[in-house]
Amino acid sequence: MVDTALAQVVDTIPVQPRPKGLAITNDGTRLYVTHFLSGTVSVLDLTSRRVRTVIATGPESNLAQRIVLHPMNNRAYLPHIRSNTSNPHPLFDTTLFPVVSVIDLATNQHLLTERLELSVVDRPVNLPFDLALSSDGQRVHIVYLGSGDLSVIDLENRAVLAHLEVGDGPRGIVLSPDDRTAYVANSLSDDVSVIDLDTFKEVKRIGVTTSPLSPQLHRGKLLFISSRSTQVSRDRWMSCESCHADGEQDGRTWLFPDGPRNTTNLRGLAHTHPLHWSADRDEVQDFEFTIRELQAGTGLLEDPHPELGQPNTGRSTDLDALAAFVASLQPKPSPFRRVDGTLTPEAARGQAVFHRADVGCADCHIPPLFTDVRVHDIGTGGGPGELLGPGFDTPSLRGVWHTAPYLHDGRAATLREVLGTHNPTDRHGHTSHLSEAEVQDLVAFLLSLEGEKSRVQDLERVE
Ligand code: HEC
Ligand code: HEC
Ligand SMILES: [Ca+2]
Repeated sequence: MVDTALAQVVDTIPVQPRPKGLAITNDGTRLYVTHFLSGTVSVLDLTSRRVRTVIATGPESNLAQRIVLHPMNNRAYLPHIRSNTSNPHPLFDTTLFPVVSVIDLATNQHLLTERLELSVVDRPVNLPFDLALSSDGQRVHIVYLGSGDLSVIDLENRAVLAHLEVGDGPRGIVLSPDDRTAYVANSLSDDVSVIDLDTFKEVKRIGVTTSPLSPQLHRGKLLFISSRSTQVSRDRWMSCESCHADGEQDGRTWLFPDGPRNTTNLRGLAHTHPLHWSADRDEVQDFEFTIRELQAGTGLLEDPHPELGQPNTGRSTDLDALAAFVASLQPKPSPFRRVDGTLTPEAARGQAVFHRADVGCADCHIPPLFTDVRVHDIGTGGGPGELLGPGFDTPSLRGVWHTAPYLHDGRAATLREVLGTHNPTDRHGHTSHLSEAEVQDLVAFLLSLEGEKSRVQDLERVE
């Protein structure tokens, strides 16, 4: 909590990980906070400055960006996706579902029957990101970061009043006080769509900025986030951003053909090839397979036309742009460091433990990348459905402070578990002889790892 007059932090209230969307009641007594990778909502009492309760919206809820309070009926609305990870054959239309969840603020309950399953109520859309309610609370206006469109839905009879295109990458929507105009901020076309809500037409597109990215990175970013092009996605269902939100990860483990695979953070991967937990891909251009097989896009590689004398070179400008964008993503700074970027005393002690010969972490997780880019069997393979183990590519540890759960199949909920429960026979570094204090210091060090460029201004951030 910040006192805006004094510009001072007056209190810090601990909440669950990844707080994201905020909404405050008109009387200022309660604050609702969404948690990005779980879709849960913390209810904070601002008088006692404590978390009163935490409301779950279902185990599949993910990427919960925003929460908006209804003006009269004591409900809150959250746009988010459902990640259907129990699906043994992830396909473009059975993997990610766009929804708006509804919470009853009087009883603090999730109202499943009022949830808007947008692909059913309206049509397939990708990444519901923000919404606005009309002042009488009857209509909801939802924008989709990935599919670049807008739905207007009547909440009482769940009827779609309009569905229209806006710019690329819409991240925010507001209505005029008379409810007759909507303004949509399009993060990838760098403009604002002005929508007439009487005729449901986009009446103006106002340029507001120009992207600082090079044309190639800008194109790559569009291909990563937007599902509009049939080249990358069928029916606009999904894009890379749906699982690698903000170039990172979704906190989920998917049942891929190779075996269960925890989604990887893509930040900092430029120097840690080969790719994938099993090191079975050698360049980001190989993700043409992801586009064709998972997202059911027609692909970025042009098909060869031997009759015209065009061989398939295995290259395309768009695929190179996508690869260049992914390679430009830098790990984010760790909040577990001191403000000036130096290690805390615990992390500094943990660094010494990490480098001890009788512990051995640095044998494989070699600084500065914290990987030796080699495959090792550390005793974690052989789980159900595993086709490629038992060896795995040493993951880089930069950024692990925000990439729980851990290991290739996400079996470890915390870093402490990686070093304890999931290292029973000391095959993954020697940890059993360490004291609890040494293990805690080691965890503090792991939590502080970031990239060398994490603290320089990072223009290539997705958001
Ligand atoms: C359904 C969720 C999902 C979607 C959609 C998705 N990915 Fe992934 N991605 C994963 C998972 C899970 C892994 C880990 C797979 C493995 O290592 O075998 C992964 C791994 C990767 C890696 C390897 C990272 C490394 O350091 O080893 C890259 C690169 C990548 N994805 C890029 C992309 C691109 C580009 C797109 C869009 C064309 C995309 N992904 C779409 C889930 C997804
Ligand atoms: C013999 C090489 C080797 C040594 C030594 C080693 N690691 Fe690892 N580490 C790996 C491999 C391989 C994996 C991936 C295993 C998997 O996913 O099943 C891994 C995974 C991890 C992960 C999970 C990362 C993620 O993103 O999920 C952490 C954290 C980690 N190691 C920390 C350590 C620490 C701390 C030590 C020292 C106690 C250590 N490792 C020693 C090879 C090694
Ligand atoms: Ca992880």
